[in-house]
Amino acid sequence: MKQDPQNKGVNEHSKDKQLDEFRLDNSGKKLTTNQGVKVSEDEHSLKAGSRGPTLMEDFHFREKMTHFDHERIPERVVHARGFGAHGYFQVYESMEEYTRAKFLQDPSVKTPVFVRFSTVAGSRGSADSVRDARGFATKFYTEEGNYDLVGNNIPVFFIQDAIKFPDLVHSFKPEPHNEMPQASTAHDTFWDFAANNTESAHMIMWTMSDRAIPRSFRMMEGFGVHTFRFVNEQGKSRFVKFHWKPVLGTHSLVFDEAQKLAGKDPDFHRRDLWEAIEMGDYPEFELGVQMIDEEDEFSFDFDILDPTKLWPEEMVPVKIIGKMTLNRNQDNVFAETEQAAFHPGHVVPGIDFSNDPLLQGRLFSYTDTQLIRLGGPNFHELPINRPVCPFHNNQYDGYNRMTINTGPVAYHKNSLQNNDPSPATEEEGGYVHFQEKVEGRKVRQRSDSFKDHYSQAKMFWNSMSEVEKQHMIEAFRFEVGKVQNKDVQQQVVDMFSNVDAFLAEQIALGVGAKVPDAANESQVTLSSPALSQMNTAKSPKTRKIAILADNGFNYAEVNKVMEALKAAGITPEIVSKNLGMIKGDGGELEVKKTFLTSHSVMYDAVYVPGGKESIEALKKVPQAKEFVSEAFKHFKTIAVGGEGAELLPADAMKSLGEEGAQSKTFSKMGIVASRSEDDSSSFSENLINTIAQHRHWERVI
Ligand code: HDE
Repeated sequence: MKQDPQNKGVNEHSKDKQLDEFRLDNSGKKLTTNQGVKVSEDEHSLKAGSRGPTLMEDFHFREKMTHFDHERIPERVVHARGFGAHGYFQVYESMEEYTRAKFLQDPSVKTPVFVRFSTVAGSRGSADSVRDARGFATKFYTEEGNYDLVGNNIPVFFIQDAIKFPDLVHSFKPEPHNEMPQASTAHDTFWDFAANNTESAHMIMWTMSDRAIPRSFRMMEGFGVHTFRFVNEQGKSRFVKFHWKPVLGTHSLVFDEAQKLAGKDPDFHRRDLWEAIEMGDYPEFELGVQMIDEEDEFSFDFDILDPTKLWPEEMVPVKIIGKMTLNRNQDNVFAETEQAAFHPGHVVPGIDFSNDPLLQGRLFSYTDTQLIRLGGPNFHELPINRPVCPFHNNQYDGYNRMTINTGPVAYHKNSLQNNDPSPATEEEGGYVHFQEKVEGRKVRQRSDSFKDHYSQAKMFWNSMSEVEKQHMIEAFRFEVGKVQNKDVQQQVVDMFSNVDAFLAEQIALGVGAKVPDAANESQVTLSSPALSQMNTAKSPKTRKIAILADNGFNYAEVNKVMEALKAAGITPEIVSKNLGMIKGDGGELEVKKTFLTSHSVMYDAVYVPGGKESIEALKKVPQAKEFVSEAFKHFKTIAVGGEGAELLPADAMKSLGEEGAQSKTFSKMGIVASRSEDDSSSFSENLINTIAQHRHWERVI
């Protein structure tokens, strides 16, 4: 690969270094106006007498108030609620054979990235844990310019043509007459849209699945959704789909938990991301690509340009090509997360577009939306959006221009400046669009190859485990059950009878609709094991466990277990009635949260250690019992040591049966118990392995 000497040297720290030029630290400084004049007093406006009117000449008051009055910018029309983090990306081996993109050539180069995760439907202040797709937008600050991979955690989309996007969004946003409901598709207009635009069937299967309630941004996949192109140095093009695979595996909340979290901690996902990075548990995602040769464009029973279709991984394998590590929290959410401007059209040489009609429309929409949101055409100059390589062109002026372009020439071609800035040849790194041959009549039409709306929806259903299917049925019943219009409910049931008769029947029974004719269901038998979260990677790392204890707890036991948990990368937190220290026999521990400031839904697991006095105290606190029974209900790991078993809910005892009641030590259905002193190391080991399982669906609830 030829290197452009001007841009050489982008590394992991390039963006951070650039941002540093803009950082402003107020500590130890005197208060000034924006003009730099020191302010002598900041408590009182300037008045004619202490009880008199405020004076117009009070420039400090005027400036302070005016700035405040203008502090808000429009939130994103979709993906309004989001949260970002910095990091870097590193390719595992050169991708030269497939693409000339420089950031995908050299495994020793760490390309800085900024990622913004988001929900789609809710306002900027809505809750993190709602049922929704998640945005997963990555800006790679490469030596050849910014490359944005603006994806979602779901590999397909609701619609096939961009012209329908405003309709789709109007249907899922709060209804215009009463602005309800917030951050939810559980209302008439969305399901009316769905039933009348059946191309949405496949993505709806995903949004009704557990994928739409992720446990963490760190534990969800990302997908570029559209088909793009890789183009190599020789000009050979391949169709490509992008995947992010979380190293920790893909895991979800349960719906009841997600709903409770929306109230108990609306910031659940951003807090989780922030804290993980602060603790040095850097989220990691591997980048994968699926590639299809030009010659094979028509070899599949779906159209590879149709964004409502995925390429089953078993059919087109995902080649893992590199890893992204998020290792730095942002300094200022407005300056970074809010002002970040992503665009699927921000590509670098070696990455190109396909004719996916949804992608084509997005290529228009993203700049357009920044113009209103960020107030003009110079948003590329905002620190978070600046490329780390130089940029030169004749686009001058406009609101908030920051660069000072010198000299009289702002046009091409010119002789006064030797034609500078001059276009680069392909060899010099100039972006040359792939020369796809295109011909056709101007028509408002969709290809017949986009007409199959149900086969992959059925494949998704076939790929789910029984538990996942049950969750989907409940999600459908919840969402469609909130629809007021009976006719719309029936239309939805009828629509999904084209996917699967049992699913449609279950929705119908739940919402009191007519069970449709089973004859319509899709006959597809294909399944894709990669779609089930049952087959994901499992790890105890970065999980959180609450330890419920009070004075008199078994210190030796807790200490030993805590050490083992920490060594396995699990974060234990003591939860008790009051903050402060609690005393055990042999030592004391600090209480991190109380039953008021925390709740079972904020943890992956709960552990109740032994200690007679401690257990007697906990038994008197209703929230302590609720803590354990919620953990049981949400299929989470529960550990009990010694007398701790007395806090196990009746349901748990019932499902444990005889063994639970009798044996001293066991690990069953996600419940790990130890009633003897001498087995504490196997207890810890069992506990760690059980936490790694994420949830215990074998439990009967
Ligand atoms: Fe977006 N989308 N979108 N979208 N989208 C926006 O751009 C749009 C689509 C996605 O964290 C907006 O800057 C159209 C698919 C993400 O800042 C807007 C269509 C996918 C984000 C817009 C789509 C996405 C956005 C709103 C159909 C997955 C948040 C604010 C043609 C591949 C980026 C903004 C961030 C944001 C338009 C469909 C992902 C209005 C017209 C498919 C992750 O421009």
